[in-house]
Formats: sequence, C-alpha cells, structure tokens
Amino acid sequence: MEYIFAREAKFCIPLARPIPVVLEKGKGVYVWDVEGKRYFDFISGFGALNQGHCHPKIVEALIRQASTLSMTTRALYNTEVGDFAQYVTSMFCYDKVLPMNSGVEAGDTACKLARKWAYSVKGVLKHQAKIIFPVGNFWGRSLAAISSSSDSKCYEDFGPFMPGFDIIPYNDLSALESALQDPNVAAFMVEPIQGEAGVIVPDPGYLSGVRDLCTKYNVLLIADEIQSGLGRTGKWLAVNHENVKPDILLLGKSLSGGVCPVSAVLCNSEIMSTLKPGEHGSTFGGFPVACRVAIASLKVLEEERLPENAHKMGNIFRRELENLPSSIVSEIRGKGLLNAMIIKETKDFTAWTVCLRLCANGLLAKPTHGNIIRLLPPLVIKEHEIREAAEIIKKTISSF
Ligand code: IF1
Repeated sequence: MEYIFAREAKFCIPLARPIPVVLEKGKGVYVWDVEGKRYFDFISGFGALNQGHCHPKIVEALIRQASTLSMTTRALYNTEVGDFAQYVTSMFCYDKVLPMNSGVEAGDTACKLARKWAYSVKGVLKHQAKIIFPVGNFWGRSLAAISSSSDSKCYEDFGPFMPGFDIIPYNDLSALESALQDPNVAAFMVEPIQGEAGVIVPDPGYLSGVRDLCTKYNVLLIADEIQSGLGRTGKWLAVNHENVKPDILLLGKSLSGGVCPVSAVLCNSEIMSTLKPGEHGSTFGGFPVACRVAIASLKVLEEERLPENAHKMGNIFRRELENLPSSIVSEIRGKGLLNAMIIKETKDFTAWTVCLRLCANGLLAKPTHGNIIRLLPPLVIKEHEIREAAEIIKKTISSF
C-alpha cells in the first residue's frame, strides 16, 4: 500500500487527510482493501452511497444509458431529461427541477435563482440582494460557498469574498427575525441538520419557525438537503420531520447512487421562471446518464424503503452506543443514520487515533472539526450489521 500512498502524494494532493487504507472493492455496506480485508464503510461517499456500494440496479442503469446515448448537452432534447424531471418533481411536489452535477453547483444555482427572484419578483434593487446563512453552514468549496463560511479553515487565504452574504447564529429564530428586517434579503439558506459542522441537530420547532419567518418576510427558504436528504435522517427529507416545505430544495450526493455526480435544484414556477434561456447552464448538467442513474437511485430508495430503514437502524445504533464510557465519549447525536460521536480528546488520544483503531478493527469513519467522528453508513444496512458495527465501536472505545 505504501507505493499507492507515495504515488498519490507525488502526483496529487491529499484532500481529506485520508485514512491509510487502499480500497479496491465495494458492495452494499462493505468495502475491501488491496489485502482483502473487509470494512464497514461508515464514510459511505460522504453520504453519496445511501443505496450502498455498486447497487446492481444503479450500475445497470449507468451501463445501459452510457452505451445508448451518454451525452447531448441541454442544447438538444433527449428522451431522458423529461423522464427524470417529471419523476423527481412529482416525488418532492415541486413544479420544476434544474439538474446540475455537484452539490456546490446546486447551491450556487440556488443563490442565482434567489437573487434573480429578488430583483424580478420581490422588487429588491439590482445587485442589492442579500442571502443569509447560519454559522456552521457548509455547502461546498467554491469561492461563493466559502464566502458564506464561518470556518476560517474553509475561507482563509482565498479572499476576496462574494458580497451580499451574511451569517447569523444557527438554531436561533430571533437572530433570523432581526436579520429579515432588511428588505433586501432574498433568501435564507440552511441545512436542516448541519453535517460538516458535526451533525448539529437544531431544537424541535426551529425549522417550522424558519418557515414561518421566511413566509412572513417574503424571503425564500432554501433547504440544503444534499447531506440530510434522500432518507439519511429517517425521512425522505430532513424537513419532513417538521412538515416544512422549502421554497428551493437542494439534492445531491445519493441522487447519484455513488456512480456519477448528480445534483438538483427544485422549486416552483414563480422562482424557476425568473431564469431565462441562456442565463444559466452546465455541460453535464442533466446529461442522459445522470438522469437515468438518478431515476434508478430514487427508485431504489423507494422500493427498498430506505428512509424507514434508516429510522429503525438509527434508533438501534444510538441505543447500542448510549453507554459508552463518558470519560472518552461525551455524546452520541443524530437522526436516522446521520450520527456523530463526540470524543473527549486528551494528549493520549484524539478522534483521529480512534478512527485509526476503528479501521484496524474493521470500520471506516472520519473525524470532522477535530473531535467529532461522523458515522454515516449506507441506508441499506441490516439490523445484524448495525449491531456488529456498534460492537466494533464499543470494543474500540473501551480499548483506550
Ligand atoms: C469536503 C460530509 C460535509 C454538503 C452539503 C453541499 C455540499 C456538501 C450539506 C457540497 C458536501 C462533503 C464535501 C466534503 C466534506 C463532505 C461533508 F459529507 F462528509 F459530511 F461537508 F459535511 N451541501 N459535503 O455536506 O457538495 O460539491 O461536494 O458535491 O469538501 O470536505 P459537493
């Protein structure tokens, strides 16, 4: 494996401080390294593998479409975009969808839509539109996305930044209400549960309070469900836990089933129609392969009832881990299968050393923000597997 580490270091840069294993095979909740060792994958593509590794129906859709008509661009009509658009808009009850590729492109598109809507519908003066984000937000690595970040590790040394982005505390309705006094506010973009920040679950009632305030002040509610959506928190969307309907919905990651980048922006006609032909675009956005793969990925979530499974398995998982030694683990938190374990770091061990030992014990997980270990298995995990994984975590923690 050393040769592979060295080659990547020579020709590439380690983006996410990788766990030192070299994987060569994945199936369902498992991955295998080059020495044939099997692991539970609790990173699962940063949430892009809700359907599990290499799901046969998703791979089949990829191969079939890629060998029929892989690419046309939106400069031409094709048989697949309409199928996907009709399916996903009816599934999430919106008039329109704008397919993109990565999550950050979906976020960027939503900001453009919100600004265009502010100028052409709300009547905000041109180039005066504001978009509000909560502390701890994360929607990608582009210059726009880091311009809204409150985490200096994301934005330091990359300025100057996008104007018109303001930050307020998360899970704080009065802070939001005072920010919305500004008539130039176009939108509030928020993750229903903050993933990168460390699986921060807001108080019950926060999301419905956000919805009411955005309605009251004629501000678009943009829900970034790229991490929390598609069954991850035990519902189709995390906003479903409070029956909140965003004005703009962002999907990504597992919309792809882990085989090719697909993201999507959903909203109603009043907002989408503010974008005129030629004002937005993308070479691969909504290309036939992505459309077929996305339909197959959504169908698998539905047919295998993966949101319901995530709810059940998540409850078992948190219950199994609720008695970890409090001298090492200060909290287990999350919803569905979006969970995090907070480590009480000392000079002897950190979340990173815990992850290395989890790896040695056959489970792959990664820390975020130092001492928070995010635990993100595919939603296809079975009861005996989630219990076995919990046993590995318990054994590992008690080995310190
Ligand atoms: C990294 C987790 C984070 C996201 C939300 C948009 C995007 C992401 C809510 C952008 C991306 C990834 C990116 C990765 C860390 C990872 C991650 F998944 F591990 F949990 F940040 F929280 N909105 N999240 O979470 O989507 O452009 O990447 O397709 O960059 O370090 P993208």
